[in-house]
Amino acid sequence: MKICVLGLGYIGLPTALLLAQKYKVVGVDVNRKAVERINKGESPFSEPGIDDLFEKTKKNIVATTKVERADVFLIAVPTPLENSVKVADLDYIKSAAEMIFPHLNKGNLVILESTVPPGTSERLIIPILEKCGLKAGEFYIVHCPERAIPGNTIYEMIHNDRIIGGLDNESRELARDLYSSFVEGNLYLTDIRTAEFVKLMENTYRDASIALANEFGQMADESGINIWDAIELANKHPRVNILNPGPGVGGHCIAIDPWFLTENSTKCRMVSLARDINNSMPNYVLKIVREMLEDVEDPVITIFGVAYKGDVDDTRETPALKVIKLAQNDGCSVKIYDPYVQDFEYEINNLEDAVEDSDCIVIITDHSEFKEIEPGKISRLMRRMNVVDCRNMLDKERWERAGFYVKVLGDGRL
Ligand code: SAJ
Repeated sequence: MKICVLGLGYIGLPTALLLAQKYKVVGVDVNRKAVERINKGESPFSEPGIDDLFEKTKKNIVATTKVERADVFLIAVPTPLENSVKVADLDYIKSAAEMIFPHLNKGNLVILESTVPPGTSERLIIPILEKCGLKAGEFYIVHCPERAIPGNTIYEMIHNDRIIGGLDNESRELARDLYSSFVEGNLYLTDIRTAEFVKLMENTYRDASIALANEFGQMADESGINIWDAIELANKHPRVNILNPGPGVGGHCIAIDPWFLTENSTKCRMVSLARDINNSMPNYVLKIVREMLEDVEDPVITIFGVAYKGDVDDTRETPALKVIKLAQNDGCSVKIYDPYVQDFEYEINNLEDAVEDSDCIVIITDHSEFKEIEPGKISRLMRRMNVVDCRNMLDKERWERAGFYVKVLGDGRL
């Protein structure tokens, strides 16, 4: 059996490699450079375990820029948000379907893994695929949304349960057989539209939970309560699990997917409120910084971390960008240190340059490496010794012993 995977990004590439353990895989991507790197056995991004998978499967996978005949077509392309109108931009999905239909034959299976608004498979994808001259049912189609978390993608792709939403039983059964080749979690079968909705509910649930934590964090600052101690105590309740406040929600999924739920609905108050709260967190971070540096002339701040979360190199939708722009508009000079990220809108400095003559370090991303920094070594380079820790990740006493003033977001000390 031959599988054609369209989209070789954070989800498509690991999925293609996992499938290549058993099947012949052709990976297709419009990015020529990515295709060249993949054919050399290199991943265009870092992810634990991906190099070993390449090594194991290189005989079974080839990357190219053109779709070709196959038994299974798997779509894992991005679905960005049209930000000004908060509506899904489905152009990549449409063009993937357009690329598939000339090669589609009776009995082939099409799998959509990309996240889409409910109804997209039936209203948009199937009509494009049917341009091949066959009716859906003569070819098979499922939506099997990915569920793996960046930073632990491969482990989660193997171990997480999956939802397979199929047009009919044959579609579901074919997809189940395919995913069984590498998924050790359970495979739950349903219809396409439910699968589309379930995926969006999952990420929206997380977004709303983080929004609640963020609101609690700001309330705690107002009330002189340490939110981190308070959450720990509240979570001792058997049915309470409050998440962590932070500088906002980034990444290509949680910051975007909730809007896919709202675009066809009038019942979207909680969903959009959660988005608003999380989007306002960079403003809250800047408020803290501003109060801290009130009397400082020509303030310089150092952003620690522009990746959207710890220990990854992905900066998509990072809250750091808004913090940086707000700080610049406020008259601050901004320097950046991120040991994971190479490409970003702004220059990334090495640690020493980033903290030199700085008035305040602002920790946006919880990279483990920040915990290893020796505060005594960088304090000498800084103009003022302030830290805003938006992730509650530093050993505060150690930094205070080195002479730093440490404000943790939500620690009740404003
Ligand atoms: N964050 C907080 N507080 C928390 C947890 C997270 O502020 O307590 C922030 C993170 O720093 C980050 C953002 O939220 O900026 C999102 O990070 P994340 O680790 O919660 O999730 P993602 O976006 O990396 O991956 C999510 C996952 N979905 C769920 O957990 C429901 C993953 O399983 C999905 O596969 C992925 O979205 C996706 O591709 O849809």
